[in-house]
Amino acid sequence: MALLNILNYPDKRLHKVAKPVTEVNDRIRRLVADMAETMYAAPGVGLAATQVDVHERVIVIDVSETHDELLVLINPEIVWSSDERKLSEEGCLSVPGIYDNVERAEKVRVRALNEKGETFELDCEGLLAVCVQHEMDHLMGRVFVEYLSPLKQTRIKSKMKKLAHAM
Ligand code: K1U
Ligand code: ZN
Repeated sequence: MALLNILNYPDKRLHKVAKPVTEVNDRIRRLVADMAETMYAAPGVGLAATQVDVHERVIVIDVSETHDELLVLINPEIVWSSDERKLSEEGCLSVPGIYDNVERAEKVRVRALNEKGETFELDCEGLLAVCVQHEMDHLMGRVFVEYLSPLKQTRIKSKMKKLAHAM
């Protein structure tokens, strides 16, 4: 397994749209293992392949307190969203140190392939629902700060650029 480099906002590669996985093979399983290792090391509760500069529809999530309930979503689709929406605080491994509130569907049902290439559906609420929607946005080239006001986005971009120069 290997630790992967996480792209930092405002890197243009975070805006690429990921392509569907055509076959769940050993290359994809290795990517999943490397992404899981990278997410746990960060530490984070989710990671999309876009964030490690791989533009294929792969997500890993673990919102358990024990960090031992890895969820792998390959070619995820939201098949149902609640009309009820909820404001929750979000963070992002690609925007370190920035946390802000985003409104999303309170509950979603996601359909995806697992590491064996089998289709499954999962009902999500709470942090899991937030995380699934946040990671699926990454696959569409969208970063959570893009839901914030233009003023906040300008401030965040300038903070991230200063941070990159200091490193
Ligand atoms: O996509 C990412 O960058 C991962 C992101 C997922 C996420 C968290 C919270 C709300 C929405 C999406 C993170 O994991 S940020 C780090 C974080 O939330 C965390 C870190 C350590 C322990 C618990 C949470
Ligand atoms: Zn993120």
